[in-house]
Amino acid sequence: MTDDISVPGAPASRPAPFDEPTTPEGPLPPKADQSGPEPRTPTGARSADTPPAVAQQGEYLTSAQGARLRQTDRSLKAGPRGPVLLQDHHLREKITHFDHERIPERAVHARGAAAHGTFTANGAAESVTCAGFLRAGVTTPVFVRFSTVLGSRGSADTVRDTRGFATKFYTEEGVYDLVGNNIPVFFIQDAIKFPDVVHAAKPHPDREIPQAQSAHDTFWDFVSLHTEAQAHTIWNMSDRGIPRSFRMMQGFGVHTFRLINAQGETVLVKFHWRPKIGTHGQLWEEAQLSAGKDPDYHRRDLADAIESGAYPQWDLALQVMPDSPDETFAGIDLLDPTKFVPEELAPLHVVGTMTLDRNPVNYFAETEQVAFHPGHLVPGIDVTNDPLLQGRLFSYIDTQITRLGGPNFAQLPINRPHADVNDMLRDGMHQSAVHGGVAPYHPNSLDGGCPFQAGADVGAFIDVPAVVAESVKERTQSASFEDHFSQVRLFYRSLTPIEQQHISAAYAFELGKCYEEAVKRRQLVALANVDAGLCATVAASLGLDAPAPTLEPADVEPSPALRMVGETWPIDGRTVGIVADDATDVSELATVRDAVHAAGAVPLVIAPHGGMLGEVPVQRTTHTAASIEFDAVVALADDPSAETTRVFEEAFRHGKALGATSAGAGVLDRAHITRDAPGVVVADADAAVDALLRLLGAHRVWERLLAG
Ligand code: HDD
Repeated sequence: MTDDISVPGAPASRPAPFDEPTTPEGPLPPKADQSGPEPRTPTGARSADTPPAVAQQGEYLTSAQGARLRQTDRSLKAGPRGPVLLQDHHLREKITHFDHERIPERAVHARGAAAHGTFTANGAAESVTCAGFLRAGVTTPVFVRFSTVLGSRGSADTVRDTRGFATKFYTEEGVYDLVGNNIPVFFIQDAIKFPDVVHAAKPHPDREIPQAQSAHDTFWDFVSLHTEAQAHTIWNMSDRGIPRSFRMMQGFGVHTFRLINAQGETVLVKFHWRPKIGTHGQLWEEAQLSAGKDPDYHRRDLADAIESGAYPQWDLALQVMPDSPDETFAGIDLLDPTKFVPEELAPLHVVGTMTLDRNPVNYFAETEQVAFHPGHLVPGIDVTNDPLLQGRLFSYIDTQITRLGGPNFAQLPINRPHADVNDMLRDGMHQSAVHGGVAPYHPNSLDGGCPFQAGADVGAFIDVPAVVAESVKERTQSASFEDHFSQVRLFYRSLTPIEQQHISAAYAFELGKCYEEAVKRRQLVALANVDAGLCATVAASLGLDAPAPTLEPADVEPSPALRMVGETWPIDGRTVGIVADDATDVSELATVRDAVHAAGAVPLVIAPHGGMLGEVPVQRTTHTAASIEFDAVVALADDPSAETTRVFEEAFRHGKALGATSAGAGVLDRAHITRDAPGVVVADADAAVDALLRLLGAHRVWERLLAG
């Protein structure tokens, strides 16, 4: 007897169609001219690559059941030309899984990018909240997803839109989600209007255009009729609607929340995220160019910055207001989500800092499957009766059930709390926990009474014994919600002339894209109620008469804190393009790169060809470089290509700092840039780069834009 069982008459096994390597190898390193900037730590040192955590195990390709597969390139057939056999389990498993790879995209905020990081509290919030993660020195892991609202998953990043800013804090007391936007007011006051505003803003239902735009009739039809939307709309028309980067956006919790401290005392607060490197926008032409040249502009920028060690940081700050019975502050109804509280009236108190320092390993598993919910609360943070927030508390869990295929989405790795979970929720689609015990009910004696209920001092959802006024059941709202214009006027009047100019140009563009004259005329009436000058400028551009206001203009006190122009900020992670070629002195090139690195910015070398210039890798070729990628550009070489000339022309028009050495100054001439124009420096390499880095602190050379 032998152990081999041979079947008489069976054919000898066929050789594989081609040989494959049988020794496992790591993934190929990215090519120099395809990769992002070189990885650096915040101090400028090269960072050690940490191997990503991956789910794949072992060296061999297997089926989903772990059976090793000999062949994945040919389906099983009856002979080389024969029909494919239904019994080919590997074929069916592979195709079936592929057929189900996509899940429904988010109804809104479908397009997003995310990163991991930490939040460290400084303890300043301890007097107003008992939330453990806000105690001094406590560091909490976070996952943040930024998004646009209107576009589909594949839409461009730089469209004019609100940006989502959703943060998941994995605290020791359970998950806390702060699901905010980069604009502190919202379109509507009551959640029942959400489907209306979204249907109006999404592409027209007949042709499904335009994608990811508010510049169309249905949007302006709705917001000009439902004028509570005017507050949010003017923020969209400002430079906030076209951020330079996710890293350069403020974030807002929008609603007023109620904090509860250890003594049970309450205050009303607004949450603010303040980017350490300032709040900056693109210019409209720049945003449009970016959408074509690099639709992934913001996604790439976030990932590149983190990879290069320029970790984005935000301070979390609170505006603290007394929890008064009428829930108003300085005449502002705190339950109305279309209103903000000017910082001059309620200053910001910084309570901690967030640092994003790790890119996701897998987009789908993390960024797509993350599920936020404004009802994910921890002890010490509670909601208010804001009718928009109350509706959101229903909507988010409901949407995840469709989007993530069932009620067990909290078990997905990215959504799992870092606190113990013992929830008595059982079964359902995609249940991946193996629950022990026999008594998932309360009260029970069979599982020893477990799990126990937390005492009032450690439980979340502290129900503050707020008085609910005796009232009748009615579909109405508070009269204070009817002021739709005073804060719109306040916002517009607070900005600098160049910011106001951008707003009127944005309205002129958006309304200019509408076909219905009635819609344009109605929106002009709304603008007349905001500011006569704004209305007149937009009307002139549309070729229509400026209408008279229908309301007495409110007397408003400007809030300078709303301006994005006029200060200087750190330049961490700002990009500097360096034009060089084979004739460039490599040591000069290296000096310029190092100076940019040393300032915390990111150098990107542009050359006529990919590969290396001496020891220096080329990141962009003349063919792949685009002005939109650079916050400043310096020419060390006289590259005569039309592409490089265009980079300089556009960068000049967009108010970017420009420099050249005498060897590179021909580039300026070809782009018709005069050497004494504001923000243009011709000097030796050291002095030129030094001047550019200083100019970068102001974000743009505003003087040049105003002159233009
Ligand atoms: Fe919302 C997603 C922010 C009002 C219903 N919302 C969503 C996201 C953000 C916001 C950042 C993306 C989360 C992510 O990255 O996964 N939403 C807001 C803010 C609002 C707001 C700041 C007002 C202050 N939202 C709002 C209302 C409703 C919704 C009034 C419904 C009544 N929002 C949703 C949703 C989404 C969502 C349909 C889509 C995907 C998801 O929830 O998870 O349920």
